[in-house]
Amino acid sequence: MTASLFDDPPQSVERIAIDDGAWLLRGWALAAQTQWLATVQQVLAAQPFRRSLTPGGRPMSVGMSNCGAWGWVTDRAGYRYSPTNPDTGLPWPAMPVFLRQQAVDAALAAGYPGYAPDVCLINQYQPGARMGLHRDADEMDWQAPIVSVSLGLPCTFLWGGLERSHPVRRLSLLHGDVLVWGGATRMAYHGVQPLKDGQHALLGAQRWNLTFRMARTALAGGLPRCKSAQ
Ligand code: MD6
Ligand code: FE
Repeated sequence: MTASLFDDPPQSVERIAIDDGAWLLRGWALAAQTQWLATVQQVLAAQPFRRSLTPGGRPMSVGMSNCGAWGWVTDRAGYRYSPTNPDTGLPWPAMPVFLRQQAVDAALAAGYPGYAPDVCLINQYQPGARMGLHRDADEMDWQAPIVSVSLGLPCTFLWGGLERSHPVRRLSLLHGDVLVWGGATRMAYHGVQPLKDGQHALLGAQRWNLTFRMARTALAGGLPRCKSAQ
């Protein structure tokens, strides 16, 4: 059967080049937002947000959950990927097929075929929560992109360069936006300004950010470019 007249029209999503290899897919997750929220709620029922310590011993302002074979954790022992929740010793919930497929599709839309995320970190920002300027360097394949999905309250995302001292731009990330960065700017510095107070119609006074990564999986066809190889 051919597509019915009553199917939703194909979405046209604005694709904004942020930097070399970095794309903002404006509103990309809106078409399936109900499924996004329901699926994230399912993961959170199995693995609620945890409030972790930085390696320096200070509590993070951001609550964190994970799904997938690996999860990103921080405590006094440092930042790392762990196959289990350090509080319970139990594996993280599996990455729902819907989330994985959406991440694969978003990566492809940004020009990255073959995406195979093994981590989905889910961050909860409440008003005042922030994330300082950093780069994501704990993954084994520094070519594989990060796919970052914003839900709920808007935030001001900080987009810097390859050196901490480089100028930083401010991007507004809205509910449903997807930011994909890889290739030449995979190691760009980035962060999140303190979340402004507000009420989102679906999520209330919070922002959720999902970041998909290939932490312990390399892109097919490319030599892994990792810390130990440099
Ligand atoms: C965000 N998160 O929450 C962006 N990076 O909008 C990150 O950039 C991030 O939460 C590395 C490790 C954990 C994170
Ligand atoms: Fe990051």
